[in-house]
Amino acid sequence: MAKKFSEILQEVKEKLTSADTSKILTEIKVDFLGKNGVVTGLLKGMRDLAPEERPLLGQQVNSLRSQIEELIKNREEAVKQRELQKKFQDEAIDITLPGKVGELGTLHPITMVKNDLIDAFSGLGFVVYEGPEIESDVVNFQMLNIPEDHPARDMQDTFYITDSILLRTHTSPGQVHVMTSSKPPIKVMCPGRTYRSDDDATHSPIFHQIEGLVVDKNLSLCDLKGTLEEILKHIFGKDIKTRLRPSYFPFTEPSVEVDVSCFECGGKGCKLCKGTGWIEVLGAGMVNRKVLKNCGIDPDVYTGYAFGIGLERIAMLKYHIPDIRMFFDDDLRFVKQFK
Ligand code: FA5
Repeated sequence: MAKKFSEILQEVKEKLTSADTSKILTEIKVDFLGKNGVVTGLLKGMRDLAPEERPLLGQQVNSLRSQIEELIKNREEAVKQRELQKKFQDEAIDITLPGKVGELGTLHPITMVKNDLIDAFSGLGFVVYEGPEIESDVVNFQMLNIPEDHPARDMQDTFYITDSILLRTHTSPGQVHVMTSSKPPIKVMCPGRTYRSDDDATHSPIFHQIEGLVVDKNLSLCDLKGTLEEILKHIFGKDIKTRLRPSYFPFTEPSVEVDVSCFECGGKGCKLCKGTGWIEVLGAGMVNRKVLKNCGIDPDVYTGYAFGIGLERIAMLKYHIPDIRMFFDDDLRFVKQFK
């Protein structure tokens, strides 16, 4: 019997030497230690022995089982290591291979103009206030000295949610929000989306403005002109000139339109400036006393100036874009040109 045991052990060792996968190891385990395996077979054979011989054989078979288990366990360790190594090799990443380059997007030209203006205004001490796009009639019109049935409303027809709630027609309601919630000195810019019932090559139902508002003691049109000159030179180049023309907005008094000398022809007259040498770029003025009063600011103590810039207009001039609808068409060929 002892001879048979050593033969079994030898057979296990030989099989283990060539076993190089977990699958083969499992097969060996089943063949020798399984329910119908060699070792179990030896135990079953005890039935044929005399009772006094059985304990000894039992001990020997158990010892054989332990030795086989030990041999398989040791081999398992080595096989596992080898399989792990192989897995690492197979799944190795070649970090010297060139990576896949994702296509980088680009900022929308309106966002570029907006960011540029915010940078420029920040440099002059303006802080950003962003108001809601859905406004009440009171804030969008009435507080800004545009009562119901005022003719100025015709120029700013918009989309009504109810009779008294609407999509803001300009960023000027930002003035009301800031003046009713803070005390002078005030120096803010209000960038944002605005809405009107317009639709042609230079007017869109959705467009963008940046409002500027400064309220302090002893401000004059000179302060307004100086500030705007600085910003407009930043946008159109330091050689441009600016001029103020009388205009009308219910919320400013006096009101002005601001023109820049044509940056295309240097003021001589060309197609862009329609031969006039000047291009109109924004509306502005001194904050109307009534608006200051409506917002709880004493007009005998404080004065203010305000202006509203149309971002599409600036971008169209700067990048020679003939139709405002191009900004909203989402045509990648158009947007990619501004990379
Ligand atoms: C206003 O909206 C005034 N709130 C501006 C202002 C602010 C004046 C503070 C005084 C003090 P206006 O309606 O002119 O003004 O619009 C200002 C600019 O917005 C225009 O010069 C134009 O560039 C742009 N704009 C107006 N309507 C549209 C539109 N439908 N599509 C694209 N741009 C527009």
